[in-house]
Amino acid sequence: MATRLLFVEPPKEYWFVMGEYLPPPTGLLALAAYVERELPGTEIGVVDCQAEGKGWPELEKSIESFAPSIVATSGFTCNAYVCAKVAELAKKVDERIVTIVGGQHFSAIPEESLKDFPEIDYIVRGEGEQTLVELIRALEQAKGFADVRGLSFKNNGGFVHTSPRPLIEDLDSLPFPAYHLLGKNIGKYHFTMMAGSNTSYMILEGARGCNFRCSFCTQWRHWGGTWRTKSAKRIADEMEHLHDDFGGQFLWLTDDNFDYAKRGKALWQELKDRKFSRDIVWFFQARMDDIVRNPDLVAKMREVGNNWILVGVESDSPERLKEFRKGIQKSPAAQAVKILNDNDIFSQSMLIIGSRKDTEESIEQLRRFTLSLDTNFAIYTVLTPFPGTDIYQEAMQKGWLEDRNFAHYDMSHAIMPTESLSRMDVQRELYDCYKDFYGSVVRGLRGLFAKNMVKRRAYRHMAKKGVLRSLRNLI
Ligand code: B12
Repeated sequence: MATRLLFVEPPKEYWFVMGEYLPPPTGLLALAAYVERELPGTEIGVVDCQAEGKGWPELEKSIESFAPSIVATSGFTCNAYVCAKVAELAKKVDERIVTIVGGQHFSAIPEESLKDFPEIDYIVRGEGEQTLVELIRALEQAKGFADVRGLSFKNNGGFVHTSPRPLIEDLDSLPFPAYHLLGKNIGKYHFTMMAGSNTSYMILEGARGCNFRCSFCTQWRHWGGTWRTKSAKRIADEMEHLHDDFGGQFLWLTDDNFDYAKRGKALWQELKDRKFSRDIVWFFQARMDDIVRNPDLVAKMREVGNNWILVGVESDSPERLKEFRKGIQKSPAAQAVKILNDNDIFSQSMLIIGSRKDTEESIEQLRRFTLSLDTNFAIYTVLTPFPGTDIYQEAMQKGWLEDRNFAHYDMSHAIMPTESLSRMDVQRELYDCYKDFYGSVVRGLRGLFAKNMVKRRAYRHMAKKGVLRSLRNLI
């Protein structure tokens, strides 16, 4: 009998800081496309509970009616319980359903996850496409799984972790993510604060991984410590495909590090030749030093639709940058933000508080530094020990983790105290950071009446005070 594979995007909480949004389940779509191509006999379904407004009872009905042989789902650390609940529900519908999860969180702590969530049968570690296909084949042929690399599972009361899977060399060889499987949901995806509620929001990958080794980030380890990019042609093809075939207007490039130096020029040329202008707008994350080294390319990217950049500023303090292993000694944030502002690219700065050495004074200093940057948008986060990061390992060893509830690992809940601040102090400091930045009447008015539409939208969102209220409720 043909495998019936159901991908489930579970009901999730959204991240209140960024307001109301509905992202397409891109990771699952990437996997679905690969299975569709490699195992064409497979019956594939995608249930997006977020898009369909489904809660757990409705998801149960969807699983019943699709009658899958496999249920696969994915989520970040803060969604770990939600993924486990999907697996539990699948087993409740029919205990023969095989349950598979993957992604950064489960890849980092497979054994602990299999112990904590007995309803999960298989964890696919790292890059998922090939492992999933081989796992399905092994299930169909009822043969063992020891040869399937990148897999973790229970066996005779113990655990098996097969050897790591080598990475796919050529990312251009991957099929386009299977947006076509979203059916009628396709028009629903939006990111209100970033692009307005009527602008269709889609996500695509340009690259996987990162060559840097930041101590707070899960990504470089998850992707084998390397940075691989799709070709400029392939990225442009994918952007056009999302726009022309599915109406995507606001495109989010998932790349952890955009890297102007390595492919900025080629991508600009490709998009320019295709006459990309402002009907497709797109967003990505970039390093400060890369922006500062490539101001001309920053300007060129604006010409072809890049209107928003998230910059990992993290901290003003050289000690902290060293501790975070950012790979820079002194913050070039001011120059980076100025380059973005000068080019009318919405500048979003990410800042981190709550590292062990942080004190009231050092956080106050960071607040002042952020105000001096003239960044359009500041997102303060709390240093979060995600499994898979060096900080998690250190925090585990030294007993710093005061909150083990993974649902709180969303960068807004304080998880650890610092040497001089309690966990609650850190939470209070986070609230003060936002109050300081968004509470300024002058800054607020400038934002609300800004020429740049993205900036107006962001400030309207912040002016509603919902974010501040939610942050205050965490204290
Ligand atoms: C787009 C995005 C978002 C979107 C939503 C995406 C979505 N559909 O839900 C938004 C903006 C809403 C968002 C929000 C958040 N995000 Co986010 N986000 C991303 C981003 C940039 C891209 C995700 C993506 O689509 N990647 C492309 C796909 C193909 O890769 P993938 O998901 O890793 O999947 C591959 C493998 O991991 C594996 N795999 C994954 N799942 C599965 C499942 C199965 C069954 C199998 C077989 C394999 C498999 O196979 C896939 C193909 O190889 C990533 C960073 C990144 N580059 O991945 C961060 C990232 C996932 N986000 C992160 C975080 C922390 C958050 C937030 C908590 C807070 C924040 N500051 O943004 C919130 C939480 C929201 C919530 N409550 O769910 C962290 C997660 C760290 C962690 N361990 O938890 C990441 C890794 C960023 C980072 N550098 O730390 N995010």
